[in-house]
Parts: sequence; structure tokens; C-alpha cells
Amino acid sequence: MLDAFSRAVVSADSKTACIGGDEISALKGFIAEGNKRLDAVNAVASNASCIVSDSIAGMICENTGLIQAGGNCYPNRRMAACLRDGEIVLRYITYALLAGDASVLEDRCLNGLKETYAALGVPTTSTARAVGIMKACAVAHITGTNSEAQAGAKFKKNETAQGDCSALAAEAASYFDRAVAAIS
Ligand SMILES: CCC1=C(C)/C(=C/C2=NC(=C\c3[nH]c(/C=C4\NC(=O)[C@H](C)[C@H]4CC)c(C)c3CCC(=O)O)/C(CCC(=O)O)=C2C)NC1=O
Repeated sequence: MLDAFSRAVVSADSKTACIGGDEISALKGFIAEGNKRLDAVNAVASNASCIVSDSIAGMICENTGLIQAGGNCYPNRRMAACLRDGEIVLRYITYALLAGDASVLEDRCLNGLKETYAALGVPTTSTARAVGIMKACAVAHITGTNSEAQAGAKFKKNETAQGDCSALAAEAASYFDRAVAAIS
């Protein structure tokens, strides 16, 4: 498992090089934007259960066969496993966002997940849809663009300073894309 700093070391070492100016300036940026990053992680982590339940519910609304006999969210044991998997994936994405590196997500969560799902008959297009909704929710929370229109009665505004979080939102989005790619 790597973070932005250990990643710079591993990549310099693979070239038998000292840490260069480019790596230093990238890490300077990482530090300068550190509080924004922590706010972004908190925006997702503190809304995790809402993000997960909304995404799994949305996935089921679009495909109600999942909760009928023969569907992979039926009976409740499988529904619980599905919600738990959503929580696991989102949790590892928050770790990756904190570290500024995808390796914790890849190594500890996504590695072998496609094979596990194939063995259990978990439909990966549905899982990918749930991950896609989680991505939209998480990005909205990071950029502070979540609205009452989307969230209804559960609307909660994050109490963070307003600034440009587009880079962090894009980075977070890339981790959701990795999760989809890993199971597709
Ligand atoms: C640390 C990382 C980690 C991951 C990622 C993980 C995933 C994981 N999900 C599983 C099951 C499962 N996963 C699902 C998920 C779904 N079914 C659907 O229809 C939806 C599309 C989807 C939810 C979005 C279901 C229903 C099961 C149970 C399948 C079964 O037992 O038939 C299993 C089999 C064991 C179990 O049931 O607990 C594993 C290992 N476990 C881990 O330790």
C-alpha cells in the first residue's frame, strides 16, 4: 500500500534516481492542498451510509428483478451482503483519496473481486451502476453541489469553506472508475 510520498520514492528508486524537482513540486502541491483533501475525505466519509443506501436503492429501483426470487439481492441475506459491499468499496475509496494513491483500493478491495462475483453470480453491471451512483453522490458532496432537489428530506449541506475542489473531485471520480473497471 502506497501514498503520494511512498509512490514518489518507489518511482524514483525504480529509476535509481534521487527525488527530482518535478516530484518535489507535485508533493508541495499535495501538502498545500492537504486541508482541502481532508475536507473532501470527510465530505464522503461522513455521508457514507447515505451515499451507499441511496446508490443501492437507486440500482434496485432501476432493476426491481434484483429483489425478486432469483435476483441477487434476494433474500435479505443477499441484500445485506450487497449493502455491505457498497460500504466496503466506498470505504476503500475514501482511504485512496486520503492517501492520494489507488494502491490501497486495488490491493485490499478490488483485487480478485471480479472472480469472487463471477463465482457467486453477483451481477457486475448492477454493481457498476451502484458504484456509478456512489460516484455522482461523492462528487456532489466534495464539490458542495449536492442539492435539496437531489437529496430530498435527507439533504445535508457540508459545513466547509468554499473553494475549487475540482481536482479532488476528479481524483475521487477516478477511484470509482477503477472500481468499475476492476469488476467489468
Ligand atoms: C475487503 C474487501 C472485500 C470485498 C470487496 C468483499 C466482497 C464480497 N462480496 C460477497 C458477497 C456478495 N456480494 C453481493 C453484492 C451484490 N449483489 C447484487 O445483486 C448487487 C449488484 C451487489 C451489491 C451492489 C451479494 C448479494 C453477495 C452474497 C452472494 C451470495 O452469497 O449468494 C463476498 C462473498 C462472501 C460473503 O458473502 O460475505 C465477498 C468476499 N469482501 C471483502 O472482504
